[in-house]
Amino acid sequence: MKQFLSIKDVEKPEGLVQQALDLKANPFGYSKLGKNKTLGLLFFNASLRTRLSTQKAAQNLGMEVMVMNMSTEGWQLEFEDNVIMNGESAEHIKEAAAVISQYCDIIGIRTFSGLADSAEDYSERVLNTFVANAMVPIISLESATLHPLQSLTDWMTIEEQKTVNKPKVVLTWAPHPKALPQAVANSFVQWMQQAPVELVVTHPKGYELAPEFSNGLTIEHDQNKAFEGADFIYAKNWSSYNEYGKILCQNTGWTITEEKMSLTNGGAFMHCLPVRRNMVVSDQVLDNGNSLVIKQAENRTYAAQAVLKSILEG
Ligand code: SN0
Repeated sequence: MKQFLSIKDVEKPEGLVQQALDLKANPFGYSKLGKNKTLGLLFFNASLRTRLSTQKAAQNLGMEVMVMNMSTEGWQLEFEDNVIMNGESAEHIKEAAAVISQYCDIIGIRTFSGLADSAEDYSERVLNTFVANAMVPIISLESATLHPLQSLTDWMTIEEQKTVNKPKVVLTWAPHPKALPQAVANSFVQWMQQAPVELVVTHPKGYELAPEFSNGLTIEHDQNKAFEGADFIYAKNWSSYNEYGKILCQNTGWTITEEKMSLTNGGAFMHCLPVRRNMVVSDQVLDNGNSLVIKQAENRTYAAQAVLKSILEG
């Protein structure tokens, strides 16, 4: 693999899922592969799981890791070409990406959506200008519109936990006090459409994902109906795409409760975390035996390890 920005960079997604499961069974089987190689992790916003699991993944492969919080520790970067840099930005991405490429063999980047301008977010300017100016492979640690490491993990977790060949997987919107990106949802449907699952998406009207992600999806606006017979309930809040970045609904009737889970086929609850308790999902659902959220977080390590391994080998 040459880079990991989305599922489009993965030749055989199901093969990468299998690789992640194999690495979970044998985490140190390739502990010499990354010898004398350095992974740089650059964060333009907060992270807990991605930061720690990707570090751990690199360590399992024998890599060195450097981590930097760009928003608080680095110079403010300029991403525009042909600008007079007489404002706040101290360093151009051209120099920064080239310099970091001297120190690192692979660079991971976490960016975030501004949620103000859909064209700006969906152009993935920060990630793409890094790719254009870096001399080494780039891994997305969540970008403005996608979170492929999370989706690879989610497929892996479903593969590991499923009890039927082709489980019914429901992506459900859930309420949240803040406007959040569509990244996790976009990426989840993109990967699930290639997975051996029956995917159903449920959300209030107005929360349709961007056409490139929603085309061909089975949408059921009645959440209770969507839950019927589900094997996995994947909850996530996202803000509106059409009324870009807006919160259109805060109806806690969409919160995932035990009552709703009882409509499923003994279904398991999934969420990428961090999760707002009793907004997105009730305490009871998170604290009972059918929640997979901690297993998902555990699997983040092996998903990242599979990606790093493929890039080191490729
Ligand atoms: C991020 C998101 O994309 O929705 C990260 C998910 C992996 N989540 C948040 O920003 C939650 C913030 C909050 O205040 O709850």
